[in-house]
Parts: sequence; structure tokens; C-alpha cells
Amino acid sequence: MTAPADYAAALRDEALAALDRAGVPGALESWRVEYLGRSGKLTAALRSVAQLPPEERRAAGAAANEAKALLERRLAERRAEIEAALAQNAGAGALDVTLPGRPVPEGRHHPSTIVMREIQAIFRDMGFQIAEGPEVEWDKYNFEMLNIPQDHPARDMFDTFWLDANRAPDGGFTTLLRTHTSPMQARIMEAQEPPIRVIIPGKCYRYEATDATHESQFHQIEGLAVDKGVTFANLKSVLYDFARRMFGPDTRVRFRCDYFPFVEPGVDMAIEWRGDWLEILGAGMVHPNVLRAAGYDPAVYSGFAFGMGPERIAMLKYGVNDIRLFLANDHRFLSQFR
Ligand code: YSA
Repeated sequence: MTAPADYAAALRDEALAALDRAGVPGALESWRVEYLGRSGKLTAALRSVAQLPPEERRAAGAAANEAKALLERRLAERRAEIEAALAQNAGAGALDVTLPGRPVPEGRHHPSTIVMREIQAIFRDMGFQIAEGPEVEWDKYNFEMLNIPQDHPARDMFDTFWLDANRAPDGGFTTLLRTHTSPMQARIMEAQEPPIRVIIPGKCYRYEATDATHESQFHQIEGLAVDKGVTFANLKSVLYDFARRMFGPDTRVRFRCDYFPFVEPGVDMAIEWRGDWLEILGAGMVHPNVLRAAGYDPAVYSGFAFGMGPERIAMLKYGVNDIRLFLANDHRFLSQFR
């Protein structure tokens, strides 16, 4: 059996060899815990000296104390060596792999994106396709084909950013930043035959005096369904279903008459939200003139359409009280959404 004094010496040699292998500050700390820590090997050996027979105690105690003093000294020396080496490497631009990594900031989705994806998923589930169209649009699609001819008073509903490009010979404007996603109704009907069931998400622009609920750039999601025998009841059921999936199964909705030149009849839909009715979209049965302008026979085909503002919906869902926050690029606002 090893004498206690020899055991302390063996432990000392083992610890010195391990210390030579420790090359980084973290390894030094593990070494310290293993040998000199409160439950370390040498600390245990020192504690066990008291249980030895008196004749062995003195030699064993001296050996263990000597080993402890040596190891503490060597630890301090080794730490200084390592720190000096690291400092030298750092000065030479070398990589210190022992430093904790820099946190990578996690990207977030914009609240408009979150809500638009949610809306699109709901309509995709109902069998609607998704289409996109140009933000720079012709007067023809934004107004004319939607039953809003030149000088129609409804043009005042859409405060328009006109573009200088493609001015008519008489100087009149022909191109604009689209004021709504509805021009895509005309583009899609012009390009394909019924049946049509499509939603069109996208950016819109209006020359607005901005306030808490009006921005000059915002999104809309347009919906269009055209086929034989499409009725107002179909419109109501699709929108009712949407509202319940988006806002919860007990959501109450209200339809009221509204006027848009491209539908007849036209409605707005509001949902009951925190004790109040809040309008979230305009809708209606596609006007016969719009069907005709796209080359469809209104005696054969009928359709419904709707247009909603995702920012207004996001305001309801997240309790945002000013729409201008969406484009203010303020991280304190944007970092709240996932
Ligand atoms: C109506 C009938 C249809 O068959 C199809 C579509 C429509 C909607 C129509 N094209 C339209 O633009 N109506 S709207 O002017 O009332 O806007 C629809 C939604 O867009 C509004 O309910 C609102 O949510 C959003 N919106 C409009 N102007 C906005 C705005 N959001 C933010 N800022 C603005 N300035």
C-alpha cells in the first residue's frame, strides 16, 4: 500500500503533468477545480491527514502541504504564461478561439409580412391562387377598366401619384403608382377564362395626408372569384369564413352597403373587435361593365371581389395605434414581431 506521503507526491506529479497540458484559461480553471478546489483531489488528501495514525500524520501533512504550495505557485505561473501568449497572439491579429462568440442578431419578419402570410394561407386553404402585378400601372387598368372613366367623380376617392412617363399627346397622364390592387382584376380577367379564384397581395400608393390610419404606401390583398352562378351569398360566406379563421371562431361580422364603381352591389365588411365595429375591407359583386370590359359576358358569368388592408388588420391584431409605425424603421417597434 502507498504511504500517505508518497501518495501526496504522486498526486503532485500527476497534477504538474496535467498543468503542462492545459493551454487555455478555461482548461486552467478545470485543472484548479480538479486538484485544488473544495472537492479537489489534493484538498481531499489534506483533509484525510487527520484520520491517519499519529506516527504518519506529520510526514503526510508536510508532503501534502508542500504539494499544495507548489501547485498553487505553478498555477499562477502557468496562468501568467498563457495570458502573455494570448496577448501576444492578439497583438499579431491571431484568432483567440477561447473568447465567447459575438451574438448574431436574429432577423424578424415585418408585421405586414406576418399578417399577409397569414391571410394568404387562409385563402390558399380555401382554394384561391396567388398572383402579383405591377406597382407602376396604366390608368386603363387602375381606373378605366374598373368602370371609372376620365372625369368620374370616384377618381377623387383615390388620391393618385401620377407619373411623368408616357404622357399623352395632349399632356394628360397615363401612368401612375397603383392606388389599389383592383387593377389586377382587369389584368387577370383579360388574360384568362373563368373559373377564376385568385388573391393578389401587393403594395399600393396614395397621395394621402397621412395620419394614424392612413399611409401613402401600404399593402392591399385583393380577391376575385368569377364563374357561372357565383352569388353574393358566396361572397359573404367566404369573407365570414376568413374573418373567423383570422380573428377567432366567435368573431361577429357586419356587412353594410358601400359604393365602389367596379361592383354592384358594393359593401364594406366590419368585424366586432373589443366592443366596436371596425371596417377591414371593401367588397361586392363584380360590375357587369367590368366583366364586359374584360371580354366576359355578364349574362353568363358573375363574380365577387374584395380588397383589404393588411396593415389595418395588423393594427387590430397587435394593438398598434398608429399605422405610420409600420414604415418608420424603428427597431423598438419592429423587434416585437416574429
Ligand atoms: C372594393 C370592392 C372590390 O370589389 C374590390 C376591392 C375593393 C377595395 C377597393 N379597391 C379599395 O381600395 N377600397 S378602399 O379605398 O376602401 O381601401 C381598401 C382597404 O385598403 C381599406 O379598408 C384599408 O384597409 C386599406 N387602405 C386604404 N387606404 C389606405 C389603406 N391602408 C393604409 N393607408 C391608406 N391610405
